[in-house]
Amino acid sequence: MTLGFPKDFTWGTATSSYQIEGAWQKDGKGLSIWDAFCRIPGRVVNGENGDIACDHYHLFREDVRLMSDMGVDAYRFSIAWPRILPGGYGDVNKEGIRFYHELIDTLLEKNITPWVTLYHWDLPLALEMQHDGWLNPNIADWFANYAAVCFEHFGDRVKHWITLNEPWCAAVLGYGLGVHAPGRVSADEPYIAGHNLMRAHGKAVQVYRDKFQHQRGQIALSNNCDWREPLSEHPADKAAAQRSLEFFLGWFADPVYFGDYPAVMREMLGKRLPEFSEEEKAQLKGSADFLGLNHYTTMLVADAGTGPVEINVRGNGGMAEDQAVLLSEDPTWKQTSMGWNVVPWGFRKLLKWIDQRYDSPEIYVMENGCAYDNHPQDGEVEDTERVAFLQEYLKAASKAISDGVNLKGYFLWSFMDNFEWAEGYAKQFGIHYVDFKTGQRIPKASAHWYAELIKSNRK
Ligand code: PNW
Repeated sequence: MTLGFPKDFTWGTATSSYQIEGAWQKDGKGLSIWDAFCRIPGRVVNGENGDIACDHYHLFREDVRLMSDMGVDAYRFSIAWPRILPGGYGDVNKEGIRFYHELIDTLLEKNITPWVTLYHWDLPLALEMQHDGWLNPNIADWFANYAAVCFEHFGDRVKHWITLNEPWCAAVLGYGLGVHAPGRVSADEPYIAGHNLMRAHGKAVQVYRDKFQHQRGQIALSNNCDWREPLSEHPADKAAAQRSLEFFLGWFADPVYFGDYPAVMREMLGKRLPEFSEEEKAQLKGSADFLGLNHYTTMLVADAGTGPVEINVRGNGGMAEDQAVLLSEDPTWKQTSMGWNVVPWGFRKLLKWIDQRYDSPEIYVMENGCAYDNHPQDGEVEDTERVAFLQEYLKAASKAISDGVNLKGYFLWSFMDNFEWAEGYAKQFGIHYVDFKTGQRIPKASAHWYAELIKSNRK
């Protein structure tokens, strides 16, 4: 059962503010782009929203107790920018500061280390309405200013910072496909938003290192990346898979490790891809103390020019076209209720790919998990498929460590059922069941399994 992880491995679980907190208008919080997006008819399944969500804002003490029951070392949560700065910049909301003070202190009392994400997609609505959000180059300064407020108030106790969660999703889903807030549909804006996200990351890290060095913490960002397996042995398909990975992770990790975007992106996008100034390149290069990875699934890749026409293409909009790739999946693969393929060996291959490309960085998996629909029966939630998924993915991670990958920790997504963005409450990733009417939490079988795993790995 130990799956062979090192004794000093960090075991954690993760959530994000908009998905769990609720209290959308409480104690001086400003609105976020998600508060607004959810109110556009048709954007979220069943017209749902995060107004109340898990009511974690009021129930956080119970949530921390449940985490403590599992014996996790660490908890990754995000701070809602509009709770701290309701207008995006300007006046600090003391009540927002107080809430995160209490959460952090409650965690530390239980010996749980807080890992804090500064931006998990809930941009202050004011910045969107007045300044076009991530399309405005000035947002890098507003973000760095917000980050400084957080370092100043919480940095005495928070030693692990994640600037951005999944800039790929913020850019592609928010500005390309329009399925996430702010809901824009464009071919070019994802690259502009992505560019400003990276500039914002660079500035925030600079502020941390210049002004808060005495806090002696670590800072990084967390990128999502699927594995891309070549559809065939054909060199064109192999090149397509490599290209697809560079467009996925390389887009946001190459600037951090090499100071610029992957050459293949420049080649294929030309002027559609903005350029970093020399100063920005210098600021970005080396701007992560570890590599944060969110990983969920695997797709097959064929070259768009030579790939077979009969494959059942499941693309990701304009971005796949920009890469000249065709994405598909093996029909024998199992899928989660999100329709995401369960391919544990893809996780191992991706970890090795990262290890090689970025010269063996310390890697923390900041999210991994799966959606399945399970309900309580006689007070128990038997999420057998989730346990199987976690077991297989963690086995793959353990094999990657044997391969020499410098994997240091794993955060299970998610601590509890929550608001799954455009999917609303219909898709659930939690290892704790949440009754959204009463707020009751019930540990699922997977929570018990995870607790056992953590315990046996400590022996
Ligand atoms: C991540 N994709 O979202 C987020 O960080 C979480 O907030 C979310 O709940 C979790 O994964 C599960 O979805 C993603 O389309 C959303 O590739 C979409 C994609 C990937 C990650």
